[in-house]
Amino acid sequence: MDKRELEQTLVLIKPDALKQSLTGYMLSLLSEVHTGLRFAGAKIVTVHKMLAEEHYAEHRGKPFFPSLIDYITGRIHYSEEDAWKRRVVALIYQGPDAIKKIRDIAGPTNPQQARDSKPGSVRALGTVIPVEDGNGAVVDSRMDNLIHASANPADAEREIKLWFAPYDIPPAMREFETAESDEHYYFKGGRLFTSHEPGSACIMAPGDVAWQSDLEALRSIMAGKKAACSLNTVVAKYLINEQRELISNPSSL
Ligand code: 3AN
Repeated sequence: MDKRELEQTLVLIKPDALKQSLTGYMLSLLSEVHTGLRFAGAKIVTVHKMLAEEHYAEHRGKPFFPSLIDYITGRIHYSEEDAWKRRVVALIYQGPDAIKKIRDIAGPTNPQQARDSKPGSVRALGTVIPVEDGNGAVVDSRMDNLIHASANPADAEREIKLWFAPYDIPPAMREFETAESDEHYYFKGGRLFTSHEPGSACIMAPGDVAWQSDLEALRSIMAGKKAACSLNTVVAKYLINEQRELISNPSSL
């Protein structure tokens, strides 16, 4: 089969889309009859700060970064009272030219540009919000653009592995290499352990199937060697919808 037949991409239906009840509309636009793409994975996620910061790692340090994290974690669109509604829908679509097809339906990053150059795209329905500093001066803008879609194959692989473990995806639809863990791995307070620590989360047990690249990273980290990705990149997906307070500062969840 042509490799592009199996091409996968990550889509996030963001909190502003959920709040405006655009989910059904977006799923229709992306449906197999319109795009020729199929679901390979789907989950409802309350986005914790670690996952948000890993997802948007390339924007770390930019003026709009804190606001971007508040946006994707749902803090902008749902108050503390409605904190339980803070979610995104995370989807993997698979099929020929999946990345390009969904980027085309999503439209340009900036909703104002989307309205000008791609009316009818999803992001043409989004909003650009001024970002103020502590003194009320406008220092940047935040783009509430309803949908995330991977930009290229390398981003798609990184993002799918960040949000989904292999067991979230039917075996015949897994595009990236997997391997079996031969160790227990536990996470607590930003650190990795191979034996149980009180209050830690068991990330992986012997026999569990994981992304091979994640296992390589965990083994390097335990051996004190440089890993291809950070511990947080591996661990974030295993803390999705975890209720216990496992990150050192629980208020950051
Ligand atoms: P895309 O989502 O189209 O791939 P990225 O990856 O460059 O665009 O940006 C990720 C998110 O960061 C965007 N969806 C947008 O919300 C925000 N963003 C990117 N660039 C800017 C910017 N210059 N000003 C404000 N927000 C931005």
